[in-house]
Amino acid sequence: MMEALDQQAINILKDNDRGGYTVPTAGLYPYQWNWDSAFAALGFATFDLPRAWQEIETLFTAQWDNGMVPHIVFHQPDEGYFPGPDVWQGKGPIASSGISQPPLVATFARKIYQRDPELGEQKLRSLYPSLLKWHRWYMESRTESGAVASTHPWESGRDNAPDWDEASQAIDTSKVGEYQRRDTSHVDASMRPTKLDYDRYLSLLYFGRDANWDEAEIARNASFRVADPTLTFTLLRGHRDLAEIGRMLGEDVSEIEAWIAALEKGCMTLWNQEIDAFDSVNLRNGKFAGSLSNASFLCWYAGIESPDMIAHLERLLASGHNIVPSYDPAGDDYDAMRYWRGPVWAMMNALVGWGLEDQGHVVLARAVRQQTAGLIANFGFAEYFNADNGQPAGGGHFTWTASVWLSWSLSDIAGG
Ligand code: 9WN
Repeated sequence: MMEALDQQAINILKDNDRGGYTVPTAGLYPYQWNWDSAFAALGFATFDLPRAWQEIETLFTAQWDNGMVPHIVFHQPDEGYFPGPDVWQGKGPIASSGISQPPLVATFARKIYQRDPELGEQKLRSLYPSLLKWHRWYMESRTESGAVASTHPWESGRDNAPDWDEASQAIDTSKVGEYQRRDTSHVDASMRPTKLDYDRYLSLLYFGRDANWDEAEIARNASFRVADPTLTFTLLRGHRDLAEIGRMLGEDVSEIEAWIAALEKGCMTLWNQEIDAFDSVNLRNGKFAGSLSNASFLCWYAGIESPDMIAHLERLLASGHNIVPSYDPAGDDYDAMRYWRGPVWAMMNALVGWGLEDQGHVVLARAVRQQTAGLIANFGFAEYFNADNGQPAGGGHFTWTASVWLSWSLSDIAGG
């Protein structure tokens, strides 16, 4: 049975391959997404290394002159997704959105390199300047008060997380006008962000577009700017791996070492003593969101220890919910089925689990891995899972869930 699941996962990657890049799932997400592609590459690396590298190379063909690597690359027009390229009007060499997404690529590229160092070194030598430029863009344009700022809920990758609720109240939606959503024609509306969420997403998009995606103008005047654990922890971890890559290539990595030191200190600005957890901060008024999310548990992935976060994870494990819920089931805004407000995401579990493994928390790492394997084995390769009962939710036949299955060798542990 487990071999059958391995084969299913491979088939999903092959089915979602559009020739050089992979869509997250057909229909709902018909383009190349940034952090989804990092996972796709990791999945391909288990059976087709050249294709894994190609995924990353294709993503970087969309890199902007300022270093930004967009969150969506619109390779082929597709009416099935809104907002598309005509709405975003990105400024890169090919049609793209105007914001980025959590930078997983340096970390995953290093993992792929380790599978074949000879091929990997050759690939990394040509990718290294682009990776460095992207990370530099994050440090220069987005690092504020120590941590990394998200300019749009889509940029953090956790679209409708409770983290943004307070900060989003400042977004003026009065001029958004009429538009036609496509997502709710693919999946049930109860699993997706609300109409008010979408009005806000569009208002922020229009602001950035009308500012010609000028970072300084967005930093000064956009109504939304939130320092976020997803971006901060993934960038810190990415810097560590980029520095290792640079050393392997014989580069001077002192600039990256300075970034690591800055973010090690800066990520502590996300520590909210009221909830004893890493949290998001509204940079417009300095308020914490008060949200314990699955991104709070990315501290170990970033190489940051925290006994309090261990205690939270142990509490969640003991609570009987599926772990790791995207928002604390004990919190007021918990919704087991609605996207980033409760459900479990296999790809976030992988980041949390890999972080725990790296930091030597083997028992907890095994628990996260085992639960992730169980969810997929029982409920399939869903986009995400109900945190109370495991029911599959969102899109199916999903690239990053298949990639997590393959790259975390979940067939070795499922049912065990
Ligand atoms: C907007 C593709 C993406 C993921 C995000 C997830 C969702 C998009 C959407 O799907 O966001 O970027 O239209 O809902 O929240 O993390 O990268 O899988």
